[in-house]
Amino acid sequence: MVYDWFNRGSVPPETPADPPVDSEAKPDQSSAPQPTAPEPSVTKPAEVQASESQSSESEDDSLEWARQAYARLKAQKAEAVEAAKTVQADSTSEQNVVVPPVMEPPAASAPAAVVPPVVAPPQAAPAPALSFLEQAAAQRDQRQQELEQPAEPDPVPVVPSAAQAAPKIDEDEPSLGDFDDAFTWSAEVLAAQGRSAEQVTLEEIDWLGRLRQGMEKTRQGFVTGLLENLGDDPLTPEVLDDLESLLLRADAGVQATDQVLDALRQRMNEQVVDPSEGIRFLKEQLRDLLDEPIKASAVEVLAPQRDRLNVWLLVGVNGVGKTTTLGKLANLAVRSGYSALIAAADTFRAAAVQQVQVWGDRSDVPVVANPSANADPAAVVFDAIGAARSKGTDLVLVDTAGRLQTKHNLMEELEKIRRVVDRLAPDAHVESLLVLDASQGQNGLKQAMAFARAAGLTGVVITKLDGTARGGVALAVASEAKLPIRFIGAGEGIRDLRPFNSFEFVEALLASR
Ligand SMILES: Nc1nc2c(ncn2[C@@H]2O[C@H](COP(=O)(O)OP(=O)(O)OP(=O)(O)O)[C@@H](O)[C@H]2O)c(=O)[nH]1
Ligand SMILES: [Mg+2]
Repeated sequence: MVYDWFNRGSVPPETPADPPVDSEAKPDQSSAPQPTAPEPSVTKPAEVQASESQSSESEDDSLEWARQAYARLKAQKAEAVEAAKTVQADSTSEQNVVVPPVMEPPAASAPAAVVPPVVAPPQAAPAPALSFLEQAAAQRDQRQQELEQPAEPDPVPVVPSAAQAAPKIDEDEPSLGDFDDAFTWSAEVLAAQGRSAEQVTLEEIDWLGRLRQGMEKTRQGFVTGLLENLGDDPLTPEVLDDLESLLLRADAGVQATDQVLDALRQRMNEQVVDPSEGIRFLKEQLRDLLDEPIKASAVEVLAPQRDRLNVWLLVGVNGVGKTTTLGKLANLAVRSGYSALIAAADTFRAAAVQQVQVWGDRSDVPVVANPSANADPAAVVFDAIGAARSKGTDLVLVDTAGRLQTKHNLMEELEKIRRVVDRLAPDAHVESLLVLDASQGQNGLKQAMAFARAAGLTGVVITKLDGTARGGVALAVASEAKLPIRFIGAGEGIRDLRPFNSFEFVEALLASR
């Protein structure tokens, strides 16, 4: 385990985990961050207009803060490189470098193909500060030890996988880039959430950079259309009209747009609103809107529950990114210290099983599949739950079809899968996550609502936020579908999906640089 994304905590053995990010406690610019964290300069343009000297002071502070964070991460990296050299030297002198792949004989009549997980148990996991070379060496060591121990009998049929030679997750480690604008912006967003410079992790910096970059197109409209034109004067009805069309253009939907505009108008009626206060208030409104369904669900960050089986179904129309999301979630779970298993229940598309297998291989997560044509998806889920139970797996991720001969068939199939899960694992925690392609905007949302009935939706994953100007659809999801957004994807890479955090989303949406 490198970093527990579900608890947003770094887990080095010598330091306590970061406190989970609590949206209740999420600071806005009015509630002061911890003393170590400078006032974020995310509202810089307005501050600049309000007070030049004050702003440059705060800019200096946050720059210094970011510098400290960067220096610390750099030192960690240097340490890890040193440690890797030592481990490498040790491992070459003590053992063979090449570890034989785990090859168990294929079960002759097994309908399901299961690749054994190679996720290291938490206590054996390499320290988070280690480089991927070092981690790979440590994992090889562990694998070697496991191989030398007598294998436990495994009731689940197992077939070999092409991906068994070595763990793959370390290929996808984030690396420390330059001390640039992306770094300082990310550091500021973390500071604004109350982090100290010592608590900043590379994982979070990496993700925030990706998120900001991914939101570029949606943000452009706001930055050029609103932030750059705000000027020194208090907010006017004309500015609000501009904001209205910007929100609608970003596909925030009429309901969310009205709600935000009404709140702003009311505030303007009560007092003169200067630009920095206007932006602060706007951000607060957007966050509240996004957080409403999350608060209603009483679950701040969706994470697998430790003491029971968790089954997460990924549903949605074809091509929205279900399988990709599942692959990224499998990786996220493994990185966060959970064991996972994938059920390849999209049996409609011939290549779907293969696609899922590739994702499973990337994170060394076993895949339960039935390669025969027209296999029953519910039967695959049946096998997967059985396998998960016998292995004590934390999380079963179920890939589903996005298209069948008719829409009716698809809904029926989802209902059937859901029934199997409920019957077979009544004690499991089941999540039915609607995957929504942000680039389809409002259309996608309407189409997707049909799934709510069939699959008993509990949350939404928004994908493809990169490359679209319709990132505002997140607001429509919250206000119209009233479903909590659980994860967001902003790219095709394995690290391009993370748990949703309204504070970071809104900062990325309205970042002024
Ligand atoms: N740019 C970008 N592309 C994405 C993202 N998520 C998925 N994709 C791409 O979208 C395409 C479709 O993704 P899939 O995961 O196959 O979609 P699906 O919903 O499983 O599709 P079906 O199984 O055919 O219903 C692929 O080319 C993915 O790489 C994202 O966040 N950003
Ligand atoms: Mg798919």
